[in-house]
Amino acid sequence: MNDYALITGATAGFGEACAKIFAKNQWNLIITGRRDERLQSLKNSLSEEHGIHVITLCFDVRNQEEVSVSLDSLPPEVKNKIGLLINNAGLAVGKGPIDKGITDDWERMIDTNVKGLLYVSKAVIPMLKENGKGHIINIGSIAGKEVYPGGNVYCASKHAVDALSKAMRIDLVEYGIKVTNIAPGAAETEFSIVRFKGDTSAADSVYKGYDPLIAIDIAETAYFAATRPAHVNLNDIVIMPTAQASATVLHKN
Ligand code: NDP
Ligand code: 8X3
Repeated sequence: MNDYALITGATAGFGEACAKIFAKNQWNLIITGRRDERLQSLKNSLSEEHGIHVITLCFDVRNQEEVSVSLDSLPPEVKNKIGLLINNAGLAVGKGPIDKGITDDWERMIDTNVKGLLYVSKAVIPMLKENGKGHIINIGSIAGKEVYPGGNVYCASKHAVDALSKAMRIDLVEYGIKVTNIAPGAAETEFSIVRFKGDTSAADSVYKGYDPLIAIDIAETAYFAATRPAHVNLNDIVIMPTAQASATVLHKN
């Protein structure tokens, strides 16, 4: 049986694109998210098109009980074939000066991007250790390398992901578990619609005047990282649109 890739946040954007590329290459999948209808429809299309086994787990990464019960419910023959965890579920909510920040937005970002990633990792790492190998790909951000105006708490949460990627690499090296941090710049997904709370014109304006990254760019990068030879690990990958030079410098027409 082929290995399973466990992908969080597979109902949209990078996670969905990762599911498609790994499925195309005959990996079995465990796909997660909160929107079960989207998970079921992705499962049906990928298993039909590629003949792979797809398991859906519907949970909110912020709820540790849900995370651990869901992941523990996997059958032993699946647990011991998990070769890859992509910690992708995440979001930004709001953008503005720190003193105008909304506490609930801050909590959603910290609880999802930092604590959610930790809860999923805590549940999956014992399975990888048991298997004596494995790979964790954390989706960080350029916001985890630099800060930008109005990005404060989102940037802090992604700096935490950056730090956790480094820390996991140290803590897991003796078990042969690879850890890769992928730090994308501007990519057009549902990200900005979520950030601007459904304001599609604010979201669209983020991507006007240049060619942003698209989800498949990140999925191809994750797939490349996941398919290096056993002795090679890509530690940290920063990927931006050609029109972007840093978190704050975008060349727009
Ligand atoms: P999307 O909004 O398109 O997708 C986000 C995914 O995360 C969805 O599948 C969503 O699923 C899932 N998710 C969000 N909150 C939760 C939660 N509480 N529990 C479970 N799943 C959750 O955004 P992207 O694909 O762009 O974002 C993916 C990752 O990439 C995020 O970590 C983001 O911070 C990061 N990133 C994005 C960049 C961009 O410019 N787009 C650039 C750099 C990094 P559901 O709603 O069904 O739960
Ligand atoms: C998403 C990219 O620049 O909006 O992480 O922070 S950015």
